[in-house]
Amino acid sequence: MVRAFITGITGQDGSYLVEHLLHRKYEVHGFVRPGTDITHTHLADHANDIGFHEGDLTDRDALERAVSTIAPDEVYHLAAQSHVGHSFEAAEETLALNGMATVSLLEIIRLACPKARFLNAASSEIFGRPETTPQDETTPLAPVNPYGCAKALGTQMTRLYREAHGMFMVNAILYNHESPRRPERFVPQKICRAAAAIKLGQQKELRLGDLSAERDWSDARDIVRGLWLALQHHRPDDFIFASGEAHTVQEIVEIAFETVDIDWKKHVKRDQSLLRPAEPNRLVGNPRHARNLLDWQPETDFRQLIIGLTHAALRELNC
Ligand code: G4F
Repeated sequence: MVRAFITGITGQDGSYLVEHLLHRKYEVHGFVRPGTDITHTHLADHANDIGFHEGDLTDRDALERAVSTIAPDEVYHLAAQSHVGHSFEAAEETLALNGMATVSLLEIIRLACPKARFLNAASSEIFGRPETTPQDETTPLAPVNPYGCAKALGTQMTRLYREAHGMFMVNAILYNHESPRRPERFVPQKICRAAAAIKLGQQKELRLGDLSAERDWSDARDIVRGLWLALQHHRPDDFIFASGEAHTVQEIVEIAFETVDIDWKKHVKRDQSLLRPAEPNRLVGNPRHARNLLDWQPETDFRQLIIGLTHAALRELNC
């Protein structure tokens, strides 16, 4: 039985990964904040099938205890302060969680179980203002926010442990990926839930920041399948997981409101306070490497994703 250890197990990606691994008969362990009530997470249905290990991500001793006890074959490091906008207000916390905790985990694995395969959930935000679009695994790092700086540290250190220590260390460089399990602080879920709530008469308007901001959006379930494939490859490497297409925030608005048959212009308001101090440029990923080496292909396109999120929100709000 393959033993997996997941940080960030209660989040969107962690919970889909649990389902993927349990289906493949893995023994699954997860790192959770002290006092987490699993019945209030996406893992509620699988609580008895998972080994939970409590600790804060910045608590090196707790991480070390978990890794030494489990002796994992595969480690998926997904935990992070995941909100880019918030990182401007919380730079130190973001660097500790998204940067230094990754370094601690790499070092713990080197000392406790150097044969384990390790996947770091890196982010397109490491590219910040890239000179080339689409980006690939060789694009230079140029982050423009504390979140991207912290992720850049984790990404480079993962490469360093692979190259300097010859360990099986992989960066999965993830572009935006969404699902009904995503919190509303991320813009696709915010928009799709608002469109559904307006349709049901539960909300009147939707306030948004930069409607022209562009991102490369995928379905989280496609991305999670890629994470697993990346650790099954015979050689450790870095892989971009992305759709390869740029879309604007406004396109999400148009599709979501069209799905509920409402004119978005009557309900959407621009809010200056939701603009960010700095936006990255044209973050679009080239998934060719993952396609060629891992045979990875997304199954859901952008339009299907937004329609699916809107229908899921309608179902949930209608209950
Ligand atoms: O949905 P977002 O908050 O996602 P963001 O900042 O791109 O970050 C997500 O993707 C990254 C990978 O590319 C991850 F590393 C990260 O952890 C996270 O998962 O914002 C998307 C875009 C931004 O340009 C933002 O300025 O939407 C713009 N936006 C416009 N109005 C808004 C809003 N974003 C939010 N959250 N709320 C708004 O009202």
